[in-house]
Amino acid sequence: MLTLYSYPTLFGVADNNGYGLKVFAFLKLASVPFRHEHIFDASKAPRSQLPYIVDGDDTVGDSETILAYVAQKYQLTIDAALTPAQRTKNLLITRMLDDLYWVMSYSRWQDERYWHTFRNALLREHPALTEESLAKARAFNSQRYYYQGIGRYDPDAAIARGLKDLQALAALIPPRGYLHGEKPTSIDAGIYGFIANIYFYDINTPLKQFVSAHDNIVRHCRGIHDAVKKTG
Ligand SMILES: N[C@@H](CCC(=O)N[C@@H](CS)C(=O)NCC(=O)O)C(=O)O
Repeated sequence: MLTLYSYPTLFGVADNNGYGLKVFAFLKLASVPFRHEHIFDASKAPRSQLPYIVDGDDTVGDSETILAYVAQKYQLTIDAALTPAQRTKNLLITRMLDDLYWVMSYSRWQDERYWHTFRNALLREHPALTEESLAKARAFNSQRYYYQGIGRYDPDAAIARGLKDLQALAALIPPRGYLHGEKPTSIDAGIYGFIANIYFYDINTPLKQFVSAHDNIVRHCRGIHDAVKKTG
């Protein structure tokens, strides 16, 4: 059986990282059976990043590559009806979520206003973690942010960037149904991966305030959350 390796749960979401939660939700929505292994150490992953999957002899990393691999191997029809224009829109949204990822990560690990709440939640929910190991991860992330660029923004400017991303999303999510119609497709799993990691967190960032104030985003997030829970 396929195994998904991804980061652990937090605040009731199945992975505290948007990319892993996206793959989790995709597998659930597409009814692909899998085992879920939650890990913190990414060193065994392709490119040393989570998530990755192991399926028989194949090891596949990168959430988009995983979705394409699984769709092909299991002949999934979840995205079969999408038009070329819809597929292009998916690519643009996916790239925008890559941008939002950095702001979300920065707000958790670097922004002094939210770091302590995030750290305390990790320590509370995952007793194997220590203050020392988290301080090490924080220092590592600080370097990542600096070299990516977001680390050179002051906290308000970083958040403002994330809010722009969320504004774009708010304009695209319909009041009912999902991005491309009545049923969710892979892009809805992608959106859920990141939004659930804002909305369900008990950390009152401006990102969360924005999401909570937009009924279409909240409804979308809750819709996928319920759907992936139901599939067991
Ligand atoms: N393009 C990748 C991005 C995955 C990613 O950014 N993973 C981060 C999440 S924090 C990671 O594992 N970082 C650990 C590291 O870079 O050492 C995907 O779509 O899966």
